[in-house]
This record gives sequence, structure tokens and C-alpha cells, in this order.
Amino acid sequence: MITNPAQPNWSEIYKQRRNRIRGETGDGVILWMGAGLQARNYTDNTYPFRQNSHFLYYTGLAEPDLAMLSFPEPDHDILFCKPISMDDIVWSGPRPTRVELAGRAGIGTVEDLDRLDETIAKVRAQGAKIHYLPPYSYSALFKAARLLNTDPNEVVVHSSQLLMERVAIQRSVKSDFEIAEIEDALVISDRMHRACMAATRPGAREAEIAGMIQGIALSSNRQQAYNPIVTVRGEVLHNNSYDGILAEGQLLLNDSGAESPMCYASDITRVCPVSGRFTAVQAEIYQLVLSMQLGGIGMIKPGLSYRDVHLGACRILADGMRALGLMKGNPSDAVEAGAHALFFPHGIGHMLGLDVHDMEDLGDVVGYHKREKRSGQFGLNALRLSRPIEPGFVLTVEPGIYFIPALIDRWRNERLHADFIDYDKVDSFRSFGGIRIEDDVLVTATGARVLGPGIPKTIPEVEEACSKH
Ligand SMILES: [Mn+2]
Repeated sequence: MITNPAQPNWSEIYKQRRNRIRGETGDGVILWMGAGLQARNYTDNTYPFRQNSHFLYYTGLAEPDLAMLSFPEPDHDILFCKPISMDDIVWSGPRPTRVELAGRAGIGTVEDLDRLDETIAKVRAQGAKIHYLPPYSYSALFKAARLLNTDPNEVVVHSSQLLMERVAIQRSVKSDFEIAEIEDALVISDRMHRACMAATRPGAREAEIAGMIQGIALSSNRQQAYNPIVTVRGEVLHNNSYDGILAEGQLLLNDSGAESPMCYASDITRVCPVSGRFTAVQAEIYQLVLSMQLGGIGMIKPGLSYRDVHLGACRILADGMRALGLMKGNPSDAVEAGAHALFFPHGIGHMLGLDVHDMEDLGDVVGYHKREKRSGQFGLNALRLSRPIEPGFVLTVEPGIYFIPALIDRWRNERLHADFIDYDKVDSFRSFGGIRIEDDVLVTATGARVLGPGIPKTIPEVEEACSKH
């Protein structure tokens, strides 16, 4: 029989992942909690289910109501599952047996979920430490409090810093199979973005375009990796409403991405002109954001801090804004002072993987070196990833330029960075909106590779995609 070498042995991969993490956490027992269904307004009406990403990484099991204990000895894991009742089968159909689930994940022992409490109690009675990650949902928090027989306020405090650090290191470097999953997700994202560009026209509604993007994911039997941002008010960074109607002369910002079959995320932003053609002023700002993005991608190489990539893109911004008359003075001094953050108040990017902001539930353990603290400076304080980058990291590179009227007014009234900003000129851009260009990038041994099939990005490419009505 010919075996396909491209088909990985996933149960073996999950085993290896668990053996590595148990080897790095010493003598303790690791408690992995799968996610449960979340009620929307009563128990049986639930939000779409999404497994906890750490649980997915170490088991591949996407079903609700699972837990696992990993013991210090190699290959020693117990999967805990709810028993299947006839009611479950009547209402939800047949499901994989517990033994099938355990087999898929390469786990040798399986128990009823009801036995998790007593098993944990037994482990603790023997003096072993329980390592667990801090829960990010209240339901998981209360479940953990019950399992660990502790006050809910104590659960996060006593989560394992060592486990967080080791998980972050392990999950940060992506294997070829994981990269292939992200690229698979990007194929759907490419369709989402091209369809959006083709549908953008004066009179169209944001909701109509957001619905079409969602339809592309759903009709491919995929989830969206996050709630898409589809807005003509691109300067509102996380604009979650779809109330707007597109008008001639506006820009439409679309930040949306699909998941792969194994739930890896893609995260792409593009901006296109509602009329199909950029105005001269829009093209100038767009081209500057593109220079920041291409400049940032060009800087990426192993060992360089992502903070330096961020600051490099900020200097391109300050230099370009000076050429356009919006900023003045020395660009490096302006960036050091933080003046550029009037236009670019967020970070250049973040890790991407099973989560769109990969492992952000673990906090700055992921993006910051142990001894490095987040900056307090406005703009730089929103940088999610700062530490030196390594081959195998997948990152977003997503600079932007935004004109946020309330922020402009505040800074102008306070005469903030008046040496570096021409406020009269900036005022003439009050209704411009915002532009962000975002790609997903793999750090290679020598530099960077932009993942995905090549989503329209240059001005001619975007205008061409807009013309395909
Ligand atoms: Mn992003």
C-alpha cells in the first residue's frame, strides 16, 4: 500500500506534544480543561461551539465537555468525557464513543467526566502539584474553582506560570502542517476579500457585505476566525457595527478571516475605495501604509525584536507624513516622543495560530521577554508582540493610518507634540477615515514569507478587484 507522506499521523503528533510539555513541567500533573457549550439565553440555545485552543493543540478533539490529566510519565494521560445518553443521541444524533475520541488523540485511558473531581483530589492527596492555565471564561473559572476546591478569586492567582511559559514557547513555533493549515484558511480569506472588493459600490450596506463575507465562510463549512470589521469608519479600530451605507468618496475597511478545518486562524485587512478608484489623497495615504507594511515585512529576520520592526514602520510613517505636510521635525525624534501614535495608535502585529491573537489568554508571557515590561507610552502600550522573533513564528504585519477626530481634538487642545504635528493640515483630513493593510507572515531562517494565495494589495490590484462587479 502506498502511504501519502503528506498525511501526518496526528494522534502521534498530539502524543509528542504532550510528552514534550510534561517533560518541561516537572513532577506535577497538568489539568487541561476543554470548553463547554455557552448558553445564549437558555441551556439548549447555545453560541456556536469553539474548543479551547490549548486543548485543541494537545488533543485535536473539538467536542465540548472534555478534560484531560497529563501525568509526569511519558504517554500517561487520561481523557475525561461525559457519558452519552439516549437523549443525546435522540436530540443530537450518534456521536463518537469515548474510546474513539481517546484513540484519535492517542490517549490510552478514558474515564467519565464525573470522576475528574475525585481523580484530582487523589492526585493532590498524594502531594502532587496540579498545573493549569488561567481560564478566560467565567464558566471555566467556576468549573476550575469546583475541581480544585478553591475560591473563584484564587483560581487565576494559582495558575501555573511555568506551564504558561512552556506552552507559549511550544505553540509559538509552527510546524509545516500548522503553516499549511493557516494557508488553507487564507484561501477562504482571499475569497472573502475579493468578493468584498467586487461588491463595494455606492449605496451598498456594510451589513450586506459583512453577511456575504460570513456566507463565504459558512458555505465552505468554516467558521470565521473572529467577528469581521466591515466599515466605512475605519478609524474606529474595533468597529463592531454594520449600520453604515457606503457613499462615493469613502473607503471601506474589511478586517476578516476564516478558520482552517483544524481551527487555525487567518487575519487579513484590506481597504478599498467605494467608487472603485482611489482619489489622489487616498492613494497617497494608502501608498504610505503600504510602504510601512512592506518595510515592516522587509525588516523581519530571526533575532530581531518585533518592537524594532514596529518602530521601523513608525519611522516610515513619520517620514511619509512629513513629506505630506502632516508632520514636521525629525522623524526619529517624533517616533521617540510618540507623536506618530496620533495616526497609528496600535501595534504592528501579533502572533497568529489556533487563535487570531495567538495565546493572548496567557497574557504578555507570549509577546514579551520575561524581563521586558510593556511601554506606558500611548500607542506603544498597544504593542502585543515585542520579543525577538524566531523561525517558525507566524505573525501579522498590520500597520495603519487613522484620522480619529476626538483624538485629534484632544491632542490639539493640549498642544501635544505640537513640534511634530501640523494640526491645521491634519484638520483637513478629519473625515478621511482609516486605512490598515494586514498580512499573515511566516518568519523563515533568513527573513519572512507572506502566507496565502496573494490577496489584492497594491493600488492597481485593489482597483482591478473592485472593477469585477
Ligand atoms: Mn490582526
